Amino acid sequence: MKIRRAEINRSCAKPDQFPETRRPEFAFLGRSNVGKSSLLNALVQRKQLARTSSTPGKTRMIHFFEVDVDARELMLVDLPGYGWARVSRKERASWQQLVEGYLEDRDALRVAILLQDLRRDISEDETLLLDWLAERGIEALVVLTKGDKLKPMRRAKRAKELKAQLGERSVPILLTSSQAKQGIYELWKVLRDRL
Ligand SMILES: Nc1nc2c(ncn2[C@@H]2O[C@H](COP(=O)(O)OP(=O)(O)OP(=O)(O)O)[C@@H](O)[C@H]2O)c(=O)[nH]1
Ligand SMILES: [Mg+2]
Repeated sequence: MKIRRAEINRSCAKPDQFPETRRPEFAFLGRSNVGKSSLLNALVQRKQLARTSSTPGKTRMIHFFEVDVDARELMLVDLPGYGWARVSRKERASWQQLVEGYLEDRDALRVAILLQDLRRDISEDETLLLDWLAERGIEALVVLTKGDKLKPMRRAKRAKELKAQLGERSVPILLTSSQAKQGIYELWKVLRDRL
């Protein structure tokens, strides 16, 4: 996969700011700090195109990145994370309005990529989200992140456990590490098949 171009298109705090585009979109969803921005950077082979941070909840806007890969043009969309502690009801509501405003009404959206830290258990936040997406006919993909944090044996066992936690939901699941650049090419292949 050759990344020919990767650039920010725009950052939006409100749905009426979303760009009009003919590019197909892939959106990154998940708990704050799970590694959404890092995965996006790994995919486009850039260190800090999407800002990463060890302070959870830094990404409060939706960031649209234009990416040209091989002969294809697409958009990668970095959504703000959920689940940070101690936020007001008002902040929660504004996250929901922004993210649901995007997911519910975006014709260009091909796949919602739900990220899950390999070391954590899948919580109700994730299962509710997956069911919400399924109800709306939005295709989902689960990407396990930070694979480098576990030794290979433990890693494979955790991946199985998490798959089991998804229950009957028939969503593809992929193991990655943005730091070790593992699973990145495999993820590109899955995305390319959905263009
Ligand atoms: N070891 C390791 N650390 C990672 C990996 N991916 C992300 N991190 C670290 O996890 C922290 C959070 O990563 P981000 O990519 O900023 O997470 P995010 O999901 O975008 O977070 P928000 O924007 O706050 O929702 C950073 O300190 C990253 O360096 C990985 O594959 N391996
Ligand atoms: Mg982020």
